[in-house]
Amino acid sequence: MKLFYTPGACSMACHITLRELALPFDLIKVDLATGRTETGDDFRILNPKGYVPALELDHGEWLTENQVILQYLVDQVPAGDLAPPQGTLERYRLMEWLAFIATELHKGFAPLWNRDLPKEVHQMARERLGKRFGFVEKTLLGHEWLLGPNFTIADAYLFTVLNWAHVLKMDLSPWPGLESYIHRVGNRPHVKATLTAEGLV
Ligand SMILES: N[C@@H](CCC(=O)N[C@@H](CS)C(=O)NCC(=O)O)C(=O)O
Repeated sequence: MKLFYTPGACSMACHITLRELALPFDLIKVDLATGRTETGDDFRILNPKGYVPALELDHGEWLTENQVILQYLVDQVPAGDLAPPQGTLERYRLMEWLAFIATELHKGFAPLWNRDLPKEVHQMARERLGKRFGFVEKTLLGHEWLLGPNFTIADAYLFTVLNWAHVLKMDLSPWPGLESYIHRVGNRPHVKATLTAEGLV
Protein backbone atom coordinates (compact mmCIF):
# COMPACT_ATOMS: atom_id res chain seq x y z
CA MET A 1 0.00 0.00 0.00
CA LYS A 2 1.11 3.55 -0.67
CA LEU A 3 -0.19 6.42 1.46
CA PHE A 4 -0.11 9.80 -0.26
CA TYR A 5 0.20 12.34 2.53
CA THR A 6 1.16 15.89 3.37
CA PRO A 7 2.99 16.51 6.66
CA GLY A 8 0.59 17.46 9.45
CA ALA A 9 -2.50 17.26 7.21
CA CYS A 10 -5.53 15.06 7.87
CA SER A 11 -3.65 12.20 6.16
CA MET A 12 -1.72 11.89 9.43
CA ALA A 13 -4.69 9.95 10.87
CA CYS A 14 -4.11 7.22 8.24
CA HIS A 15 -0.37 7.33 8.81
CA ILE A 16 -0.82 6.82 12.58
CA THR A 17 -3.25 3.97 11.90
CA LEU A 18 -0.88 2.18 9.50
CA ARG A 19 1.82 2.27 12.17
CA GLU A 20 -0.51 1.27 15.03
CA LEU A 21 -1.66 -1.73 12.98
CA ALA A 22 1.91 -2.61 11.93
CA LEU A 23 0.80 -2.85 8.29
CA PRO A 24 3.49 -2.60 5.60
CA PHE A 25 3.25 0.67 3.64
CA ASP A 26 5.14 3.23 1.61
CA LEU A 27 4.77 6.94 2.17
CA ILE A 28 4.62 9.36 -0.74
CA LYS A 29 4.74 13.04 0.19
CA VAL A 30 2.50 15.43 -1.74
CA ASP A 31 3.13 19.15 -2.04
CA LEU A 32 -0.42 20.48 -2.08
CA ALA A 33 0.75 23.91 -3.27
CA THR A 34 2.37 22.59 -6.45
CA GLY A 35 0.26 19.45 -6.82
CA ARG A 36 3.42 17.33 -7.26
CA THR A 37 4.47 14.21 -5.39
CA GLU A 38 7.98 13.77 -4.05
CA THR A 39 8.52 11.27 -6.86
CA GLY A 40 7.79 13.99 -9.42
CA ASP A 41 4.29 12.88 -10.45
CA ASP A 42 1.33 15.17 -10.98
CA PHE A 43 -0.83 14.22 -7.99
CA ARG A 44 -3.98 15.54 -9.66
CA ILE A 45 -3.56 12.99 -12.43
CA LEU A 46 -3.04 10.15 -9.97
CA ASN A 47 -5.95 11.31 -7.79
CA PRO A 48 -8.35 13.65 -9.60
CA LYS A 49 -9.72 14.87 -6.26
CA GLY A 50 -6.31 16.46 -5.73
CA TYR A 51 -6.38 16.13 -1.97
CA VAL A 52 -4.82 13.86 0.65
CA PRO A 53 -5.19 11.27 2.06
CA ALA A 54 -5.18 8.86 -0.84
CA LEU A 55 -4.29 5.20 -0.58
CA GLU A 56 -3.04 3.17 -3.52
CA LEU A 57 -3.74 -0.49 -2.89
CA ASP A 58 -1.35 -3.25 -3.93
CA HIS A 59 -3.60 -4.28 -6.85
CA GLY A 60 -3.68 -0.73 -8.21
CA GLU A 61 -7.09 0.43 -6.92
CA TRP A 62 -7.27 3.78 -5.09
CA LEU A 63 -9.21 4.74 -1.98
CA THR A 64 -9.87 8.29 -0.84
CA GLU A 65 -11.80 9.95 2.03
CA ASN A 66 -10.24 9.71 5.45
CA GLN A 67 -13.18 7.97 7.13
CA VAL A 68 -13.21 5.25 4.49
CA ILE A 69 -9.44 4.70 4.35
CA LEU A 70 -9.28 4.48 8.15
CA GLN A 71 -11.97 1.80 8.22
CA TYR A 72 -10.43 -0.07 5.29
CA LEU A 73 -7.14 -0.20 7.20
CA VAL A 74 -8.62 -1.54 10.44
CA ASP A 75 -10.59 -4.14 8.52
CA GLN A 76 -7.30 -5.53 7.16
CA VAL A 77 -6.44 -6.61 10.72
CA PRO A 78 -9.66 -8.13 12.12
CA ALA A 79 -8.08 -9.11 15.43
CA GLY A 80 -6.87 -5.55 16.05
CA ASP A 81 -8.64 -3.34 18.58
CA LEU A 82 -8.51 -0.02 16.69
CA ALA A 83 -12.23 -0.42 15.84
CA PRO A 84 -15.16 -2.44 17.16
CA PRO A 85 -16.28 -5.32 14.89
CA GLN A 86 -18.37 -4.45 11.82
CA GLY A 87 -22.13 -4.65 12.28
CA THR A 88 -22.09 -3.87 16.01
CA LEU A 89 -23.65 -0.75 17.53
CA GLU A 90 -20.18 0.17 18.79
CA ARG A 91 -18.94 0.22 15.19
CA TYR A 92 -21.72 2.68 14.30
CA ARG A 93 -20.72 4.74 17.34
CA LEU A 94 -17.21 4.85 15.91
CA MET A 95 -18.58 5.89 12.49
CA GLU A 96 -20.65 8.57 14.21
CA TRP A 97 -17.44 9.98 15.70
CA LEU A 98 -15.55 9.78 12.42
CA ALA A 99 -18.34 11.74 10.71
CA PHE A 100 -18.38 14.30 13.53
CA ILE A 101 -14.62 14.78 13.37
CA ALA A 102 -14.70 15.09 9.56
CA THR A 103 -17.60 17.48 9.22
CA GLU A 104 -17.68 19.44 12.48
CA LEU A 105 -14.01 19.63 13.44
CA HIS A 106 -11.87 18.98 10.33
CA LYS A 107 -14.01 21.16 8.06
CA GLY A 108 -14.66 23.55 10.96
CA PHE A 109 -10.97 24.47 10.83
CA ALA A 110 -11.09 25.19 7.09
CA PRO A 111 -11.75 28.97 7.24
CA LEU A 112 -8.85 29.42 9.68
CA TRP A 113 -6.31 28.28 7.08
CA ASN A 114 -7.44 30.98 4.68
CA ARG A 115 -5.66 34.21 5.62
CA ASP A 116 -7.62 36.19 3.03
CA LEU A 117 -10.91 35.74 4.88
CA PRO A 118 -12.08 38.62 7.09
CA LYS A 119 -11.36 38.49 10.84
CA GLU A 120 -15.10 38.17 11.53
CA VAL A 121 -15.24 34.89 9.59
CA HIS A 122 -12.25 33.57 11.56
CA GLN A 123 -13.94 34.61 14.79
CA MET A 124 -17.14 32.79 13.83
CA ALA A 125 -15.16 29.66 12.95
CA ARG A 126 -13.32 29.78 16.31
CA GLU A 127 -16.61 30.18 18.22
CA ARG A 128 -18.21 27.28 16.38
CA LEU A 129 -15.18 25.08 16.95
CA GLY A 130 -15.20 26.10 20.61
CA LYS A 131 -18.73 24.68 21.01
CA ARG A 132 -17.63 21.40 19.42
CA PHE A 133 -14.49 21.31 21.59
CA GLY A 134 -16.70 21.62 24.67
CA PHE A 135 -18.73 18.61 23.56
CA VAL A 136 -15.61 16.52 22.89
CA GLU A 137 -14.08 17.49 26.22
CA LYS A 138 -17.24 16.44 28.07
CA THR A 139 -17.19 13.08 26.29
CA LEU A 140 -13.58 12.51 27.29
CA LEU A 141 -14.31 13.13 30.99
CA GLY A 142 -13.34 9.96 32.82
CA HIS A 143 -12.23 8.27 29.57
CA GLU A 144 -8.74 7.76 28.31
CA TRP A 145 -9.88 7.56 24.68
CA LEU A 146 -12.86 8.78 22.71
CA LEU A 147 -14.76 5.49 22.69
CA GLY A 148 -13.67 4.45 26.18
CA PRO A 149 -11.01 1.87 27.02
CA ASN A 150 -9.43 1.33 23.57
CA PHE A 151 -7.51 3.74 21.37
CA THR A 152 -9.31 3.68 18.00
CA ILE A 153 -9.05 5.27 14.56
CA ALA A 154 -11.34 8.02 15.88
CA ASP A 155 -8.54 9.00 18.27
CA ALA A 156 -6.00 8.99 15.42
CA TYR A 157 -8.25 11.38 13.49
CA LEU A 158 -9.22 13.54 16.50
CA PHE A 159 -5.57 13.97 17.53
CA THR A 160 -4.66 14.95 13.98
CA VAL A 161 -7.21 17.75 13.78
CA LEU A 162 -6.81 18.97 17.39
CA ASN A 163 -3.12 19.36 16.67
CA TRP A 164 -4.04 22.09 14.19
CA ALA A 165 -5.18 24.24 17.13
CA HIS A 166 -1.51 24.36 18.17
CA VAL A 167 -0.33 25.13 14.64
CA LEU A 168 -2.88 27.97 14.46
CA LYS A 169 -1.91 29.15 17.97
CA MET A 170 -5.49 28.78 19.21
CA ASP A 171 -5.92 29.14 22.95
CA LEU A 172 -7.06 25.74 24.25
CA SER A 173 -6.93 26.77 27.93
CA PRO A 174 -10.76 26.75 28.22
CA TRP A 175 -10.56 23.00 27.47
CA PRO A 176 -7.76 21.56 29.64
CA GLY A 177 -9.14 18.07 29.01
CA LEU A 178 -8.32 18.46 25.33
CA GLU A 179 -4.76 19.56 26.06
CA SER A 180 -4.17 16.52 28.24
CA TYR A 181 -5.76 14.28 25.58
CA ILE A 182 -3.44 15.70 22.88
CA HIS A 183 -0.53 15.05 25.21
CA ARG A 184 -1.74 11.49 25.91
CA VAL A 185 -2.10 10.59 22.24
CA GLY A 186 1.16 12.35 21.35
CA ASN A 187 3.01 10.11 23.80
CA ARG A 188 2.02 6.88 22.05
CA PRO A 189 5.14 5.40 20.46
CA HIS A 190 3.51 5.01 17.01
CA VAL A 191 2.21 8.58 17.11
CA LYS A 192 5.69 9.84 18.00
CA ALA A 193 7.11 7.79 15.11
CA THR A 194 4.50 9.30 12.77
CA LEU A 195 5.31 12.86 13.82
CA THR A 196 9.02 12.16 13.34
CA ALA A 197 8.50 10.55 9.92
CA GLU A 198 6.44 13.57 8.81
CA GLY A 199 9.21 15.91 9.98
CA LEU A 200 7.02 17.55 12.62
CA VAL A 201 9.33 17.11 15.62
N1 LIG B 1 -13.14 14.89 2.00
C1 LIG B 1 -11.73 14.67 2.24
C2 LIG B 1 -11.07 15.99 2.57
C3 LIG B 1 -9.59 15.84 2.73
C4 LIG B 1 -8.90 17.18 2.93
O1 LIG B 1 -9.54 18.17 3.32
N2 LIG B 1 -7.60 17.20 2.68
C5 LIG B 1 -6.83 18.43 2.77
C6 LIG B 1 -5.68 18.26 3.74
S1 LIG B 1 -6.24 18.11 5.41
C7 LIG B 1 -6.25 18.71 1.41
O2 LIG B 1 -5.58 17.87 0.83
N3 LIG B 1 -6.53 19.91 0.87
C8 LIG B 1 -6.05 20.33 -0.42
C9 LIG B 1 -7.17 20.55 -1.39
O3 LIG B 1 -8.35 20.45 -1.02
O4 LIG B 1 -6.86 20.82 -2.54
C10 LIG B 1 -11.52 13.64 3.34
O5 LIG B 1 -12.34 13.60 4.27
O6 LIG B 1 -10.56 12.87 3.26
